[in-house]
Parts: sequence; structure tokens; C-alpha cells
Amino acid sequence: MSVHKYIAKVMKTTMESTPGQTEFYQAVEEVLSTLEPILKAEPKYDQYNILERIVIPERQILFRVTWMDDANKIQTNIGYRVQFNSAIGPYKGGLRFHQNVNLGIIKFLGFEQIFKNSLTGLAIGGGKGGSNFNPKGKSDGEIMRFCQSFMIELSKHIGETRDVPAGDIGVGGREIGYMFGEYKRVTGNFEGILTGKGINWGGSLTRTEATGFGSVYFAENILNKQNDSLKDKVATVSGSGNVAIYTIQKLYDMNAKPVTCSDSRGMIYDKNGINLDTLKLIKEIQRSSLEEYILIHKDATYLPIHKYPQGANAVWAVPCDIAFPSATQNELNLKDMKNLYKNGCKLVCEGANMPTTPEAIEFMLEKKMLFGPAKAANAGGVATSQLEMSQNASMQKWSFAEVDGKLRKIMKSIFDLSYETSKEFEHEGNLMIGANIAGFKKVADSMIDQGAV
Ligand code: NDP
Ligand code: 2IT
Repeated sequence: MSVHKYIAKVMKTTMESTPGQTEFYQAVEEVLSTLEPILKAEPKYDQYNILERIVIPERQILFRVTWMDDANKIQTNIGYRVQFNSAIGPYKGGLRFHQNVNLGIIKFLGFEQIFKNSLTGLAIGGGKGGSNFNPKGKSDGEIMRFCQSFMIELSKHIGETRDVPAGDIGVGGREIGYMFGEYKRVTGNFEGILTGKGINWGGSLTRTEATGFGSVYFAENILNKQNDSLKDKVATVSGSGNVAIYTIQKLYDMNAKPVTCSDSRGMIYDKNGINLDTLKLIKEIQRSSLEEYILIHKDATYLPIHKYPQGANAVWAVPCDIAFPSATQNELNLKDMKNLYKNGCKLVCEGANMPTTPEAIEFMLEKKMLFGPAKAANAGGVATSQLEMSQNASMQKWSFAEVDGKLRKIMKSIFDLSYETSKEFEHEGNLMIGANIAGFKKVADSMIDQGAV
């Protein structure tokens, strides 16, 4: 069978056997379509049915989460943990709490995580979980009771050498704390079963900053290869959560100027550069809307989402040298990419998972814009999670500088591996192809080594 037909066959079976999982199909299609060069070179992957196997999770757990709200009413949500692939290590990947979470979204994230984790060079398999719980407007007590109920079930399925969840959208230090506490209460064990823990109870320095910092280090590697750097570059950033905030912070360290950020309600443009202290105050401490930013910074503008130009994201209409989509999936479409290109943007570096639509990626590559794909560019978060696991297992505590230094090295090695692989398979500089093939190869070869699993 030709490689093209092999991929089409696996795509078709996936869609027929798991109906309605749109985001999952998008993630699978993106990976499989970039594997053509290695599938052609190495017939063993077809022979061992690797594609058929790799698109099916080893296990998926779906459970009811009931909790009591502040009005003493019982509320119900759905909890998920998809343990996708453990060929190279225990399942590892975040938990997302957001109202639009469904099985297809968790599967897309879990599938991406397999290749991302492999790229880090560390021994971590791929998994993801979460719930359709909407944290917005919930009291601290409600968040805690939800997290406790979620963990009562999740605790049966995780473990230091089995599955180690972490944060993602809607899950940060507070939620990890409540879940960790409940795990300890249920099992009686103080174990490193989650990453992103508090510094006083097993967390690693730099984990909070890692995804954003890593994404900026990755962009710097891309630019260095072009004999360029981030110095004096204007950057647009979307999102204002964990990834966006520390992307903005590191951009300042690198002497670049981030001029936008956004949340689910609107976006800020500040031509003077986003004020990091104000951003942290609004989002990390007050947990409120970005609209408050303009009360303090009169030069900045706020555009609510209902005033965005139709079919486009206003963040990507702001002229920039580099764009860092760091909010959510499919937040940068073809129209947005055309805006970026028209305004002279040279590089798109993905902090979020699958933020760029397939049509936008195609246009960007056609126009020879530079591209840092999510699986490589945002891998600093999970890589630092593994450094947290490593410190827990060896009962050590490393300094901020030590962890940051390791993160920087890991991002460089991910860049080098993706670049070298793109070259080896005759698509020099196409980091999407390089990252997907390099990530796939290690996992697929390990699956072959381990037999019919
Ligand atoms: P947070 O919950 O901390 O922040 C998410 C941000 O994106 C918030 O500003 C939120 O707005 C905004 N947002 C979320 N959903 C939407 C939406 N549908 N439309 C518009 N804005 C939206 O999450 P993270 O920063 O951790 O995650 C951001 C992205 O990065 C996700 O794609 C995640 O999978 C990815 N990622 C995260 C890693 C991590 O370590 N945390 C590691 C690698 C990737 P609001 O404030 O209004 O809620
Ligand atoms: O998408 C991701 O890589 C994450 N949300 C982080 C996962 C982790 O285990 O740190």
C-alpha cells in the first residue's frame, strides 16, 4: 500500500470508530500528514501497524464528578483522563478545566502530548485529562470541593511511575494544591503524583515560568539560526494565563517588546509594552477581566471580543515581528495569518496547543514565514515537570538558576533535533515536519521493541 493510502486508511478508520471528535481528527491529520517522509523510508511502521495503534489511547477513563456548590446544591461534571501512550515512560500531561472540554478535546491534547514529551528527550509517555467544569465565577470553596471530588476518582488511576498529571487551562497552583491534598487524604501517601506543586511541598522552582520561558527560548533558537535575535522585536501575545504571562516576562528579559495580551472576553493593545505587574495583579491575584488594565494604563486600548472584526482575532491584526499564540486551540486562522503576513510578521511561535488552523499553517509555510510548532515550542512546561519528578524521586531541590539552565538546554536540544530531522528528511527548516518525525520515531521504535502492546 502506498504511504498516502496507508495514512488515508488510518484517518478513515479513526473518524468512523470515534465519531464527532473534530479537534482529535485535526491533531491526528496534522501528525500523520507530516510523517510521509519517514513512512516512505521505513516500511517497518506499516508492517508493525504503528499508525493504527498510535491513534488509539491505551486507556481512557471517564467519570462523574459531583460536588456541592455554595447554595448546597449538588452539581455534576464529567471528568476525563486519557492515558494515551506509555511506550517511553509513565503517562504525563496536564488537566484542563474548561466548559468546552469533551473527550475529543482531551484526546487531541493527549495525542499531541505523546510526540511533545518524546521530543524533550526525557522518559515520559503521553496523557491528558480534565473536566467540563467552568471555574469562572466559582468561589474558592467551590473550586476546592470540585477538585477534591475530581481527585477521589482520579487517585485510583495515577501514580509516580504510572501517570503524573499537571496543570493546563483552568488548572494552576491553587487547583494542584487542592488535588494534591485530597490524594494524600485518600491514599495516606505523600508522593509526587502531580507536577506544578507548591514550592514548600515538592514543587520545582521555574515550573510556573517554564512554558512561557521555554517558548521564548525556542523562538530565540529559531532566530539565531537566521543570524537574528529577539532584541528590539515587537511581539504580539494572545492569552493572559500561565503561558502568556511568562512569555511576556521572558520577552522583556530578551529585550523584545510584547504589546498585546488577551482573555476570553477581549484584548489589550499597549504600544508602550504590556505592563507585567499590572497583568499579574489582574490575572494571578484578582482573577478578573483584562478590561481593568486600561483603568491604570491610559495609553492602552481594550477591545471586547464582540467588537473584533468578523471571523478574525484582533490580536493578530496588530503589527508585529513575532506572534506568540498562547491562549487556546484554533485561535489563529487563515484570515489572522494573512493579517500577520501583511503587517510583516516573520515568525509564529506556538505557546498554546494547536492554536493555528491547518489552512493558516499552509499559508504561513507557503509564504516562507518561520514557524515554531507547539509540540516543540511549548514543550518547556512538561520538560520542567519531568525535572520536578526527578527532584522528587531523588529527594533533591535545585535552584531557580539550575532548573532554568536545564530548561534552556532542553529547548535548544529540541530545536536542534527538530531542525536536524527536517534536514535528514529533505524538508530543511520545516520544524513541524522535523518535530513530528523526531517525536514519532522514538515512540514508534519503542512500541516495536515492546511487542504487541
Ligand atoms: P490558563 O488557564 O492559565 O490561561 C488561559 C488563557 O487563555 C486565559 O487568558 C484565558 O482567558 C484564555 N482562553 C482560554 N480559553 C479561551 C478561549 N476559548 N477563547 C479565548 N481565550 C481563551 O492556561 P495556560 O496558560 O496554562 O494554557 C494556555 C495554552 O497553553 C493552552 O493551549 C494549553 O494547553 C497550553 N499549554 C500549557 C502549558 C502549561 O504548562 N500550563 C504547557 C504547554 C501548553 P480567561 O482569563 O478569560 O480565562
Ligand atoms: O500541554 C502541556 O504540555 C501541559 N499542559 C503541561 C503538561 C505537564 O505535565 O506539565
